[in-house]
Amino acid sequence: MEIKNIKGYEILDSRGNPTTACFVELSDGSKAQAYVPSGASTGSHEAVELRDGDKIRYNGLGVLSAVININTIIKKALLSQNSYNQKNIDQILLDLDGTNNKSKLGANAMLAVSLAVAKTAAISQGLELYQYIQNIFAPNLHSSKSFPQIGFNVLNGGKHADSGLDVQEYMIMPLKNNINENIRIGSEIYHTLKNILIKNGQVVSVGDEGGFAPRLDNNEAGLELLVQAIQEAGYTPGIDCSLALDVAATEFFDIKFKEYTFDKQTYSADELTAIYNSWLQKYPIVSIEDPFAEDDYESWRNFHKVTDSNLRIVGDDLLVTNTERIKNAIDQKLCNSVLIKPNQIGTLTETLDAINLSHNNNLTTMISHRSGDTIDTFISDLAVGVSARYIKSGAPARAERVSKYNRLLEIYYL
Ligand code: 2PG
Ligand code: MG
Repeated sequence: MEIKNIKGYEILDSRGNPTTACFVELSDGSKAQAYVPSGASTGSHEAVELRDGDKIRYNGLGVLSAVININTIIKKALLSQNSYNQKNIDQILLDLDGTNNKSKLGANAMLAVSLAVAKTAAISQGLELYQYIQNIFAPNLHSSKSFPQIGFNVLNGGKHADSGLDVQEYMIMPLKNNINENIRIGSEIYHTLKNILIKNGQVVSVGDEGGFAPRLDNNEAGLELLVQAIQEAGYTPGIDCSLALDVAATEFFDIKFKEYTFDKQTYSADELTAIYNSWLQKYPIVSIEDPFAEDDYESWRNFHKVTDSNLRIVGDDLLVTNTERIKNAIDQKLCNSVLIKPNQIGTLTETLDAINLSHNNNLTTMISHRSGDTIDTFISDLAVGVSARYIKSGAPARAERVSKYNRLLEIYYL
């Protein structure tokens, strides 16, 4: 079905910063739009998010240059193209850009178009988006719906809050088989945690991803709190609900001295590993994302080598949804799980390629939101469409976070 119209525009993300949106219309009248999220703890190898830098508008954060790219060069190339051929659409975008990091058009321009085309094509074919993605991802597999395990980020640290915690995300991961049960458990523990914080005289204001941002004595205190919240909510830690972390260690790595500043002290990678190992003994942690900095390969490899293979060691800044970096991680045995963020790479096809490569090499995938997000729910359909093992979309609170969880429920009951 031919693309009849494309319109890019600027909207706000959950932090109140501008981001790109794109509306697509097909010649049969099908219409849809996509909104692109934006990170704060971005990996330096991510595709380029084009920002105007014009201090007079939005403090330099405007995305009008990306929007103009959509409305001129991209629109011109894509009008009359077949929206059902996602690969071809994305290839045209890649050819137009011509750089290896999307710095000409901007990944935020390209992804808005790529996702909006997919959504519109799904509507045109009378399919739910997750079904449409299933068809592109594994055309010969008529798979049933398979739902991801959810990591709810209930304590925010690092660049997402002023809690002072170095660990960026403390997640609870309910372990039931039903998505609706897991969402209920996530919400109950979140509210129990809030009551514990109130009793302790802590603030209950939240960080960028909807998790609480209390000032705790040290990073380990966050883990103790979560175990307490799981128990007080009536669940058994490790049986009903596990823990997952995103340490986002690139943020506190000193590249010159090869040191990590954690709990106000400096540690070598070996010393940091010892801290992780002591936590793994004491707490039901099933997943650790970015335990080391994005280019500190040696530390990743050593940790992976000696760690129980049941622990998910998740590469985010390390891999940036980039097949080249994932291939390297496979060759060098750096980790066993891949965080997937479509805006790190810039097109749907490349995102699906990254997932495919990971699954074919027995790496699990966790589909992820960004800390600056919108009510767009593409990642929920993506997670079901590719049968990803995990998803994370922040706390079970705030519209831009719960929209993803509610979309999973919608798919479940459809
Ligand atoms: C992360 C993400 C999402 P940001 O590091 O995994 O939680 O944060 O979007 O700020 O990169
Ligand atoms: Mg991360």
